[in-house]
Amino acid sequence: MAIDYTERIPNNVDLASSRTLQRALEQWQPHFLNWWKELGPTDFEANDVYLRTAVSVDSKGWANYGYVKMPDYRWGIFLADPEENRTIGFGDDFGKPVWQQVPGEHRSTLRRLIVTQGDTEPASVEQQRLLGLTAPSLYDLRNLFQVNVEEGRHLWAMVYLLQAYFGRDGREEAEGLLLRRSGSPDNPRILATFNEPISDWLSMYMFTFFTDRDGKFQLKSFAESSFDPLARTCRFMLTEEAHHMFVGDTGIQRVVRRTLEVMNELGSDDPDAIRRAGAIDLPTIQKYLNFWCSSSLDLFGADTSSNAAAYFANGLKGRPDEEKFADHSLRDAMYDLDVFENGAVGVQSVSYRNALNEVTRQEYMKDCEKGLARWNKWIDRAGHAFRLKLPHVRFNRSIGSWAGVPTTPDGQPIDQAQFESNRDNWLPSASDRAYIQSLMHPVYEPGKMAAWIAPPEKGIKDKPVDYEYVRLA
Ligand code: BYC
Repeated sequence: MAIDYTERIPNNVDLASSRTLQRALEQWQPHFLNWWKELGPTDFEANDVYLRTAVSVDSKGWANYGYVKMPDYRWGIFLADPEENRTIGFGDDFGKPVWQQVPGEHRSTLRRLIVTQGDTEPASVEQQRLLGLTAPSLYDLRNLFQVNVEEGRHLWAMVYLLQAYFGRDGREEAEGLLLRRSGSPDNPRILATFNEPISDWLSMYMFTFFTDRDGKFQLKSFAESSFDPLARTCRFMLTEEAHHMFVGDTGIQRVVRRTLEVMNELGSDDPDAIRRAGAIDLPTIQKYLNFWCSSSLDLFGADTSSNAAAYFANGLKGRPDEEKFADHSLRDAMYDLDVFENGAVGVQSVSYRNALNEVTRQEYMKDCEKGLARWNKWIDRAGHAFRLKLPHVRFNRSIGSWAGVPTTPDGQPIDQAQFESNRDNWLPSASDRAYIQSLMHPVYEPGKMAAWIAPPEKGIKDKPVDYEYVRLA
């Protein structure tokens, strides 16, 4: 069904035919806009931004580019087209028809999952709220705002599900999504990573590379759900998510390229000399990478989880790309899990269903590796031996059996004192953070870049890099 933009809430779910739902969403809409004004990107409300807006949900024609003022962005409800006769693809009810309504027995679990997913979307907008004040270029400023408006739309996606399928509880949860605050001591966002401040652009690129990639994997798991409206919503969200990871992937690549240029000009890899030249030395990039990767690994949940097993058994949440696996029931399968035993790494065989968070986490690491291989190719071509590395899944964890176990970035258990004496070599130190912060000054002249980042290889859509992506006048 085509997206109807004549409606107050653009949608492709025939909202007009359900007056009660339409009214509920129209009541929520001004609350969302107030939240956006208060906690969305600061200072740029009146500026034209070159944004894409969804015009249809098919793979070809869904993006339309043009200048929009952010508060006028057409947030709405877009579901991927239904798949005829879709059946459940995993778990105990494999092969039965998918659900168009929420089964009573899964209501509270599904609501909790949708709320957890929904909570991350406004959280990320809040985390990135001040970054527009220090963008390294107009191109980056525009990308930030593109990501922000789409996270806003992803919130709409979850709020639609809550309002349409969960009655009064759903309406209350929809309000709650606008009330929690990233980083608030009293009413924080649900998952820890979404309470971390993102006050510099290196963190922004790390977040969009690592944390948005968790989003990709979680959305892919929901895209398999037996609750068909959730699956369809997530399938469409995934098309938007790809751009967010692109921002992170190319952002880090551009920082690395600029560092290599400076290393080449100086004929040195001395971090102090590189910093004096205004670029970011590779060891500091590695520390930011260690921090954001390990924090994002926590988002997959505990490595053995009866919750994950139940989500799978009941058909609520599958594995990303479930069809690529041979066994969709996993009733008897086992998984060998690394555990911490007597101060060393041991192996425990657990039911595969219970290990599903870990299975997805390992797939995620493989996906992250591809980015590192690309960045390392730049370093290699520039003739340097340094290589960026993913930290081990055991490093610096706060969730799961490795939570609080001190290890090296390679995952070898060590004692706490050793960890503490190396902490500043492995994770951003106060002085690293102060240095990165000192680089954060806005560069708003079309085509110009901050001194610590290389220009992108091309512009947005078919526009040149020096296009006026945000009109500041
Ligand atoms: N922080 O059995 P477990 C995105 C809790 S990102 C705090 O492993 P489960 C985006 C857990 O709630 C994708 N608490 O839990 C990216 C549980 O609590 P209870 C977001 C945590 O359910 C960038 C207990 O620990 N989407 O879209 O298997 C920008 C036991 O854990 C954490 C989703 O997360 C944590 N990290 O797995 C914008 C999908 N981890 O029950 C957007 C929805 C676990 O003991 N969420 N706990 O009180 C889920 O599927 C699951 O809730 C989780 C956790 C995978 C997160």
